[in-house]
Order: sequence, then structure tokens, then C-alpha cells
Amino acid sequence: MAVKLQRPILVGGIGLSLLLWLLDSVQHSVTEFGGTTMLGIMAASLGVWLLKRPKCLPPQKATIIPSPTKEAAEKAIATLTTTIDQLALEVEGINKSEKIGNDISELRQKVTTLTQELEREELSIVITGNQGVGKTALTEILKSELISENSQKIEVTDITWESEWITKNEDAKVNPLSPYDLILFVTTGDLIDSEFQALSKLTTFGQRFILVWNKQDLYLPDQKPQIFQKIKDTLSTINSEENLLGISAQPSSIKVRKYQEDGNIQESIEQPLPEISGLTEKLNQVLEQEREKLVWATTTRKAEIVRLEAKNILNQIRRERAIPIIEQYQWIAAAAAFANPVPALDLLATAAINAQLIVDLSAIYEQKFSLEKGKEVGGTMAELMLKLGLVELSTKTLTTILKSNSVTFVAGGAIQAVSAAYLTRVAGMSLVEYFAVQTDSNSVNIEKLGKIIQGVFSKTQENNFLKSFVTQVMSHVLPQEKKLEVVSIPTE
Ligand SMILES: Nc1nc2c(ncn2[C@@H]2O[C@H](COP(=O)(O)OP(=O)(O)OP(=O)(O)O)[C@@H](O)[C@H]2O)c(=O)[nH]1
Ligand SMILES: [Mg+2]
Repeated sequence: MAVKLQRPILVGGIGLSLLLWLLDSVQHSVTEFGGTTMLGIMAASLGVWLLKRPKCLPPQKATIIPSPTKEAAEKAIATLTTTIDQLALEVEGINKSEKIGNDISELRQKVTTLTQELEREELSIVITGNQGVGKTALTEILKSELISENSQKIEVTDITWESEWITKNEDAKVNPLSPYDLILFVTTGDLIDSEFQALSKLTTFGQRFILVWNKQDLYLPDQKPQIFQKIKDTLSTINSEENLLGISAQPSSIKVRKYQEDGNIQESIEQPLPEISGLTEKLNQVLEQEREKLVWATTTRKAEIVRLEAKNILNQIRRERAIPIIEQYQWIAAAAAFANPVPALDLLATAAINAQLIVDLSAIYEQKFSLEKGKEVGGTMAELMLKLGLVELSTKTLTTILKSNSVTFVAGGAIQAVSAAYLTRVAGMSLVEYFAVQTDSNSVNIEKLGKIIQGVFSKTQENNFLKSFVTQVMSHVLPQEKKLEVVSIPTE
């Protein structure tokens, strides 16, 4: 067997006991449930468990966005530089590809550009909003008006708003509107919920916007003040009531009747002029008074965008280093469970189950957990996996796969070995994802970790992955002469 048992802690009595205890307790009950039922239970148990947890979180405070400063932008650039330096340092030791070398020089070039951008004179405006609200019409007029009136260069772009930018919450702060200095969010009347959600999110991100109510010509004069007031009231809940303007970018043509002296009526179609003077006034004022702040805020966001690019490359490299380690622990776990399939061990002792794996992975991600901390996190993960109903579900699926090959199933300890390896893998891969997005190394965010574990688990539920996984585990634990039979597990 290729695995060297380097970590006695894993193979001494405590390793794997969680699995064995769990397997023992659930093995008999799962067969009656269908896969769907189990998934339902998983989802429900997460919900119940999250609800039942003690509510020690402080009440949410309203976010106060600090006014943009040059210092904040410089700090963001410095953080970016640190991430790039870290990346360069980590690839130094390894056989780095030419691509990574190029990536790093490109990132450094971006830092230079961002630093110069702190003094940028020209500004960029992005016009957004739902489909058909008049974005393109407004863009065309603004391009000609702003450019002829202003000496400074202003770039105007239009992009249709997509709600998913703010619903995938992790990285929502970085969205396709982030690189622009000012957002003109266009609507055609009272705000619908998704528009309000969009504006609330932009406010919490500190992204400067003006809400533009377009197509005012479609309303009667006495309707307009009421609607205007209603939108204003809604905006006041996010302290943005001063940022509302009404326009008609491309008013509908109107039929005009003229009474001639001879009593005849002459009808003609007239195209009213666009009504955007309020907006251009406001824009000129904002662009003049807030130019520097807008530039600093955008530079801060752009630095964050580039930092995430660098972080992605770094995470990719770390992942490549982490996977062989997870695999090694998988085989160690399988071998130990296979050799010693003792059921019902003390649940508390299981805290050590993946402690050393956790410590090793934390080192790759520069979190440097102590063995004590590794044990604690291992315990938390074990508890999470149990609460999520993941152990039941995987036992059921793995047993079915094993049963389809009678030779491996009769081998004592096979189910324990496969489950041990499988849960070690899910734990390891989950940690890799968790560390990749982790910001605070002192405490483990259980909710986040739970979601990641669920995601990793679902990804591995694909039948083909599990089949080949079972084959791999068995070929690691079975004696030589049995291996041939394992290789031929039916693929159905
Ligand atoms: N009545 C009226 N119609 C307008 C006004 N502004 C734009 N429209 C009309 O609204 C329709 C859509 O305008 P666009 O400028 O293409 O809107 P858009 O938001 O760019 O549309 P998409 O790119 O398809 O999302 C066109 O028929 C315009 O003539 C306005 O102020 N009043
Ligand atoms: Mg358009």
C-alpha cells in the first residue's frame, strides 16, 4: 500500500471514531428513506439547528459608510500590493509556470495604473436600470450635453441592471458597476421592490448613485408630485432622498391641432424636446463638488477587484498543494477504519479526527492553527456534518455502491473504510473552500462553514464520482490479490 502512516494521532484509537459511532447508529435506519427524503431532512435539520442555536449575535446596526478618502484608497492599494507580494513569494519555491509569472507582472502593472488613477481628472458615469426604461435614450443625450458643456472628460456607458449581481452575496461588493464613478439608476415611476433592493445594496456598498425617474411625460401634471413624493419617501429610508430627479429623455410625440383662420383644423405630429435640464444641473454640481471623492471611492473598489484577482490565483495554487494532502489523509483514514472497524466510540474523542489534516491545511492557507485549534475545528465540523444529516445520506449511497460489488462488501470494514475516506475528503475540501474566503482567522464562522460543507457534499453526490471514489478507496485498503476484482466494479 502506498500510504505511509505518518501521523500516529490519526491511527491511534481516536481517529475515525465519529464515523464509526455515527455509522453504527444510522446504518439501520437509513434504508427506509429515499434520497429525496434525506435531502429534505438535511435542509430541514440545518434550518432547525440554525434556529435553535443560541442567539448571541448583536442586533444589526445600520451601516454607516465612511466618506471616501485618499488614505482609504491608498490603503486598499497597499493591501493589494501585499496580496501580490504574498503570491509572488508562494510561487517562488514551486515550479512556476510562465503563465503565473505573466499574471504577476500584469497585477503589478495594475497597481501602477491605480496609483496614477488617484489623480485622475476624467470621470465615468454608468446608466443602469431594468430593461426598456430609457437607458440608451438618456445615454445618447448625456453624451452630447455633458461633453459640450464640460471641459473635463466624461465617459458615459449603459448597462442593464441584473438582480443577481446583489443576490450572490459573498462578492456582491464587486459587481459590474464597481469600476464607475457615478451610477444613474433609471426607473419609470414608483419603485418596484427589486429596484429598491438594488438601491439599498448600492448604498451599503458606498456606491454613489442618482435615481432618475424617466418617462415623466407619460403622467398627467397633477399625478407627478404625488409619485415624486412617494419615491422620495422610499429613498429617505436609505438616506438618499436628495438623489432623485425626474426627466423625459425621449418624450412621446404628440398630435398638435392648429385652428386656421379659415376655420379649418390642421393636424401635425410634433416631437417634444427632451426634458433633462434638472438632471444635467445636478450632474454638473455633483461632478464638480464630489469629483475627488468619487475618484478615491472608485480607486478603492478597483483595488479590491484586483486584489480578488490576485487572491484567486493564490487560492488556485494553494488548492493544488492542498489536494494531495487531503488524499493522503483519506487513505490513512480508510486504512485505519478498515483495519479496526470498531463501532460506538466516544463521540468526544472524535474531536481529534481530522485535527492534523486541519492543521496542515491551515498552514497552507497561512492560518497556522495549533493542534488544539485543529481539534476544536474538527469537532465543530463533525457536529455540523452530523446535524446536516450528511452522514446518513452518504452511508446509504456508499452502501448501495458497495453492495453492487459483493466481493468488496463482504470484506469486513469496507463500509467503514469508504465512509471514513469520504467524510475526510468532504471535510478537507470544505476547509479548502472555507480558508479561500476566510477573513478572520480567530473564529470559525459556523454558518458559512455549514453552507460550504453542504455545497461540497452535494457536488460529490454525483454517482460517477462516488463509484470511482469507492474503487479508489478499496484499491488502497484491500490486499493485493483482491484489487483486480475491485477494479472491475460495474459502472451501472
Ligand atoms: N414616453 C417616453 N418614452 C421614452 C422616454 N425615454 C425613452 N423612451 C422610450 O422607451 C423605449 C426604450 O428606450 P431605450 O432607450 O431603448 O431603453 P433602454 O433602457 O436602453 O432599453 P434596453 O436597452 O432594451 O433595456 C423606447 O421606445 C424609447 O423611445 C421618455 O422619456 N418618454
Ligand atoms: Mg438600451
